[in-house]
Amino acid sequence: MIRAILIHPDPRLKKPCDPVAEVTSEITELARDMLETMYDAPGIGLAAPQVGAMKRVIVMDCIKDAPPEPMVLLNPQVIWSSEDQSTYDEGCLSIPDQYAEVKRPASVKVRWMDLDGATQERQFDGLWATCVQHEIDHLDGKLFIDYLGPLKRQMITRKMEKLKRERARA
Ligand code: K2U
Ligand code: ZN
Repeated sequence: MIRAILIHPDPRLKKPCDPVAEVTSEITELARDMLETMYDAPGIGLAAPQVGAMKRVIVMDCIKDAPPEPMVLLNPQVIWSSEDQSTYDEGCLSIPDQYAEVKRPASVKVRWMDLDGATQERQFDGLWATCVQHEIDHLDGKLFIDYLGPLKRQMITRKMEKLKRERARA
């Protein structure tokens, strides 16, 4: 089912998430709901804390030109980052309609556990490197606005507080 996406500021978006000990039916259901929620948004990535689940689970769909390739990464960790950096105008489903340039390593190697409990390792480049780093940051309670200066971050936070007040009234 589609779950509600939390909007910044929200304490759950700042808390570090708990590792997944084993692949239970609850984890499998969470991953399915996260993929459905991501496609509905639409987005190309989503982290569990964004739907209020404080678990180290992220989903991504590295849509290239091929058919959709939904990925579920449990306990993802970056095990290598390139020296080269790339800059991307990032957004976030928890900070709607706000974009800012963020510089990150251009390529990363990530190790994770998949829904079969198997360990996977893969190098991500381009937009997918940006996306997987953006999602893993979410698991550590870090948002892309944390890379901005204090004034810009505060301006965006104020806009989100206004948006939440308006949504509460609607
Ligand atoms: O985690 C999220 O909030 C979903 C993010 C993931 C993302 C952020 C920045 C750069 C790449 C991915 C996005 O809102 S998904 C929406 C999107 C779609 C296409 C390209 C960039 C972002
Ligand atoms: Zn995000």
